[in-house]
Amino acid sequence: MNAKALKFWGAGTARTLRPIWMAEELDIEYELFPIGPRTGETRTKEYTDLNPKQKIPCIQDGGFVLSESLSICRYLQNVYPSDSIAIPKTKEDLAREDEWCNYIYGEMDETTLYVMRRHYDLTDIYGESPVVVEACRDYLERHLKVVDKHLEQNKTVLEIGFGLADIMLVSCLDWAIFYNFDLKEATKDYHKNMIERPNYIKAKKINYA
Ligand SMILES: N[C@@H](CCC(=O)N[C@@H](CS)C(=O)NCC(=O)O)C(=O)O
Repeated sequence: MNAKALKFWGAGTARTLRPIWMAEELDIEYELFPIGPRTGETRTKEYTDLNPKQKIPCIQDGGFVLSESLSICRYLQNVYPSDSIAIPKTKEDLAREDEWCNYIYGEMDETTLYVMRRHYDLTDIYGESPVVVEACRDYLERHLKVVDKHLEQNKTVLEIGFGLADIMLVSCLDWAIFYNFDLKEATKDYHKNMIERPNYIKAKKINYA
């Protein structure tokens, strides 16, 4: 399949950074339509026909349409593999990647950072709730400890090297820093190391242009 047929929708959020960063690491060409959330751009008929969830990110590869940041990144690494991304080859490595990605997405992104976003930033839509925001803060602190312990022994999330789980984790750490979480030592070193990657720097420029 021709890589130039790849089209990406969505820019400006931690979720949209993920596929852009993955694509830059894999060195694949894509056309970006940098539509934003709550701008009305996800609600047009044209976009709704493409992604009825009215959410970003979403990609189209020829006739194949896919949403969900994690699924998109996984698809890209499987369809356009490159040596710059460590792709699990064994069942155990695959399961470990799956475990970390589900943990990061489920516990850090969806049930904590995004809930904070709803009841802290997007209060006009979802309502203000200091109790919920505080509970999320405590909850994420607990999981940041788990992550830090792991990073004390590891330079990348998986032993096999830099890959999908790192893209997921760094995007959540960026978000946590934005919400004034203090990262612990090993996590700080890890994050500093990751954000020096040229493709992260490039992806950030594209995502937040
Ligand atoms: N689980 C989805 C979440 C997608 C999502 O909620 N995207 C937000 C922006 S970060 C969005 O499109 N919001 C628009 C809206 O809710 O109207 C993913 O990881 O891709």
